[in-house]
Amino acid sequence: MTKKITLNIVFMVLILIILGGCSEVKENDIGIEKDNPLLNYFEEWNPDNMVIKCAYEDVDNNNTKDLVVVYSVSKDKNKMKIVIDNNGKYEFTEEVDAPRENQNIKFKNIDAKDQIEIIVSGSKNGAVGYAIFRVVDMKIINLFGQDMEDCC
Ligand SMILES: [Ca+2]
Ligand SMILES: [Ca+2]
Repeated sequence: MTKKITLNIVFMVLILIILGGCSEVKENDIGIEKDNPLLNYFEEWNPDNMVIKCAYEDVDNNNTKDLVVVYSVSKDKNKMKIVIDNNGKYEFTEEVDAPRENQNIKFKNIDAKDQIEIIVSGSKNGAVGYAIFRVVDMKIINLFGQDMEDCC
């Protein structure tokens, strides 16, 4: 009898570990921890928009990390905007179109000067596109794009 209870406890612990593992995978899905304060700020001000993908980096070169957020605005439309951490005061950039599926956000200082650039890629119905953005005066400027209209 005691052995059976012990087995039950082991079984429950195993289930808890597996469930815990699953929720961690979910966090990785959007690319950032769910308790990120910039993500929480976004969700607070955009409660109707489901967050799809995030990436956390200093995009305006002021030594604070900012949060790039891709989110849905309707069933077949996604947008992207950035929560800028202005020394603890959070502000949103303007929004731009974002890919429908397989969103990927990368950072690279393409011109090797000033702030880092944001490379966003994705697809829609198999059509792949990407664009390179830079944040200037709270706007997301499209520096270069390839087939973005096909995947947004
Ligand atoms: Ca910053
Ligand atoms: Ca740059």
